[in-house]
Amino acid sequence: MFGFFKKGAERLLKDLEKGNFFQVFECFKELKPEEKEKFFQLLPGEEIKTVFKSFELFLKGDVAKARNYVEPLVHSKSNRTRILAKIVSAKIFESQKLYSSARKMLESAIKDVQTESERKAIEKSLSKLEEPEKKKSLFSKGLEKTRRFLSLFELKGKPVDDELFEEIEEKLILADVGVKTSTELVEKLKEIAKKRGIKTSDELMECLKEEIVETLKNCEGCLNLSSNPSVILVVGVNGTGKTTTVGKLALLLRKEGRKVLTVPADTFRAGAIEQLREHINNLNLKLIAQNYGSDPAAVAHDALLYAKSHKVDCVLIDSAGRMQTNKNLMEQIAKITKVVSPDLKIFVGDSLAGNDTVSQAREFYEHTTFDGAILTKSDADARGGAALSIVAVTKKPVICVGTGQGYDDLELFSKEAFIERVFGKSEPVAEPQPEPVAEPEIKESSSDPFEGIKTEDIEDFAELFDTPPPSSDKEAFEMAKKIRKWVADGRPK
Ligand SMILES: Nc1nc2c(ncn2[C@@H]2O[C@H](COP(=O)(O)OP(=O)(O)OP(=O)(O)O)[C@@H](O)[C@H]2O)c(=O)[nH]1
Ligand SMILES: [Mg+2]
Repeated sequence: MFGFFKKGAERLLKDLEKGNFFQVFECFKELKPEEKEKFFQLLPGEEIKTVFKSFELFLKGDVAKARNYVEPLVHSKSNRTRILAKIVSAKIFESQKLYSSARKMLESAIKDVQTESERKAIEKSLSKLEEPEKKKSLFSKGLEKTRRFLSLFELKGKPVDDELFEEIEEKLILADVGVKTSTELVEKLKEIAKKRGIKTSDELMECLKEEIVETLKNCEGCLNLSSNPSVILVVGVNGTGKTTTVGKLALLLRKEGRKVLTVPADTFRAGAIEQLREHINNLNLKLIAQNYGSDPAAVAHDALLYAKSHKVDCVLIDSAGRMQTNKNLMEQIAKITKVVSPDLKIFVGDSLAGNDTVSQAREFYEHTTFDGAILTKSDADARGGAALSIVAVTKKPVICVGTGQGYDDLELFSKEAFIERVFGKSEPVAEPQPEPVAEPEIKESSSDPFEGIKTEDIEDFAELFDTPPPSSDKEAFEMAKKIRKWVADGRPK
């Protein structure tokens, strides 16, 4: 038995030495725990071990942690570690449907290869990557999902009863509106229906529209910057797109004719300063940085002094997404806030993370009372509903939406566009569009009911409540609904 494990791990190591990277990752997936342990022991050096640790986390569905582990290693001094880290990063990006990032990673890995076979393997993997989708108004694409998931036309002509309310709630949750906001919206709808004596689903959809309009009433989609210099502080958990968004905002403000200064105040994560510097160099704009380990509040303060003496109109401060603990992170943001009194504190949330983004927004709002949110990655598989929840939970507007990785890929949030996409233009509610032809009936079974839920959460939930695997789509959706609620409630035991 032991011999077999040893052989498995050693064979993998040989493949690694030969540069058969993709094969190694494929075989690694199949390793039994004991074999894995052996493999980790045989791996030469801490950095390579960390790459595989990251890959393991990725396989378990903990994408954020996997990214944290692997990201610094993309800049490793060791050629082999760089290639492996880039392959894992590409796999992570691909899993998030961020195809152009995945492509960029693999293209950059090709620059590191040393043998022809390594090059061929990476090129093969590149050719298998899905083509990035055609670029259109990508924010609208995120919203198309909202509409598809809400698919209100399915509710046309239904009687107003408990079943209809349940269906609406389910559709809202599936569109990432978040359990709390969805439940509150439906409760409100019930009240209105009773009060106004509403008998048809069409009338009820009108009420839903009114409620959504009401929720979004403060969303202006503009940056109100009146002081000089205006200070914008960008906050959010790691990987949501803060640094990229600072680059995008800097360009947007530059285009408006403002003199912009950017400040990397993430002095904690290796590579964070260089990352912003690269964006800002690409844009030919100005950045003021200090060393890693410096006090971010002092960095921001010094930059502000510079801005005042150099007639800068706008100072954009990028902050860390992760510290030793969440408490440290919140304290750091509070300190920066105290020192530079930002005119605008913006929470950056990843719309792909759906309900998690809403929980993060809630937590950040409690600790940092931000002024508005930017939702990134709406060009990928986002459903759009998180925007509604964030506004409902924080009463702060969604200001912009990130629609890609380019510097121009930032759109001001338009509530009209949001409402229009969800309900249609002049026919407010349920136009029986020819849509079902292009997108066949959206039955629950046509999408993954557990989409967006971490595998660990599914497993923990099943174990905790002794829940057998679902035997039908309906059961799967019901179980997924319960898990989402359980997660939203803080995973009570
Ligand atoms: N597709 C897409 N990708 C985005 C968008 N915004 C950011 N990204 C990508 O998301 C990844 C993470 O972005 P960062 O800007 O590094 O995120 P961050 O919040 O600064 O991360 P930390 O510094 O680790 O906290 C990068 O690969 C970005 O290119 C967006 O709107 N659409
Ligand atoms: Mg960053």
